[in-house]
Amino acid sequence: MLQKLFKLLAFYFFLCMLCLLVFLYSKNGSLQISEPPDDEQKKEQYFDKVAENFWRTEAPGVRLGSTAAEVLQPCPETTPDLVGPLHVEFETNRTLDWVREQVGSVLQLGGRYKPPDCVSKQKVAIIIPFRYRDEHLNHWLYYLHPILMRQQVDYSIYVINQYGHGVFNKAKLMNAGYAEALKEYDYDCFVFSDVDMVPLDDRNLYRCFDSPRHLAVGVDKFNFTLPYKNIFGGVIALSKEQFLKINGFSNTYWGWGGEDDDISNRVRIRIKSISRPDSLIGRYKMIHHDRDLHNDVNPHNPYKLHETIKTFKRDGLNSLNYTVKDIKRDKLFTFISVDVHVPSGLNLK
Ligand SMILES: [Mn+2]
Repeated sequence: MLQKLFKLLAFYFFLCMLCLLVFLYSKNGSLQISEPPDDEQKKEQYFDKVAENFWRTEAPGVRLGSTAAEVLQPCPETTPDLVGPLHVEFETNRTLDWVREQVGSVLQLGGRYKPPDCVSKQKVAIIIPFRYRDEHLNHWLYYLHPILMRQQVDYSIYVINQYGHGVFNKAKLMNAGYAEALKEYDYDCFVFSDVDMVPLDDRNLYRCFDSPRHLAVGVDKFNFTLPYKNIFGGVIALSKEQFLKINGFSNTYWGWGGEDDDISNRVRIRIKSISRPDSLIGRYKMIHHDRDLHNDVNPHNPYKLHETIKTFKRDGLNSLNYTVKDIKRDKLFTFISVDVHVPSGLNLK
């Protein structure tokens, strides 16, 4: 019995010594235990130094010398500033200058924002494929910047413009946007959004989830219902890992149609599941427009969808080629003009 107690005490003593060692180690950064000097002045300096070191190890991230020392905490799971359903209208004429005045003050050049009071879990690049839609972009920026700020997203806006007047290739622009964004910052989440899609509820979070996310569940144009089950377009979010796993978008969908169903196929083949917000929260208002110039329906595209399973491994991020023609940094966005190398003699009939 006594032997047992002794063993326990010995173990306890050993544990205490270990704790003391760890404490001393963390306090000084090394295992040096020195005696305070005898000289009064030196003694004071010694204790000042100890105090300084104490703060350094006990509170990493504290700005030394600042009286209001604060450490930024991770942003809360549910952000406090969301308001829910939003009133959205596109009748007001919104110029870029006006939008800059309205929402630009807290942005950094390039349409860049970080919540000032907490650390976001994800770094999000928002990619908008673009050509000839300046008016839509103004509406989009006016509504989306404040929403993303309220969602406490660490984000930047990338407008990826197709250079020249050749046949449009939206999916290739999105791949290029992904690649260009990653050159600038260590993004871990990518939201691909049409320029004419504005959410009607700020609880629809622009971030990534365990499965690729389809955010545009209900669009006013389709009476707020899914037109078909496997639709995966309008606004989608994929983590870097998810996007790499499916080899990004196809580069070979020229003209209108098909590219969103192709990525839907890729996700179903490689990842199996997608996620969507609640149908009331996932509502969007689309800006009405006529068909764009040089983006006619390509009647060949639907046939390509049967081929996704055979082609996706060699057609995508790993076969992407384009030329950056221009990069402009506005307060509200980064504008990258990209030559997507339109094949000569492309036949859309
Ligand atoms: Mn549209």
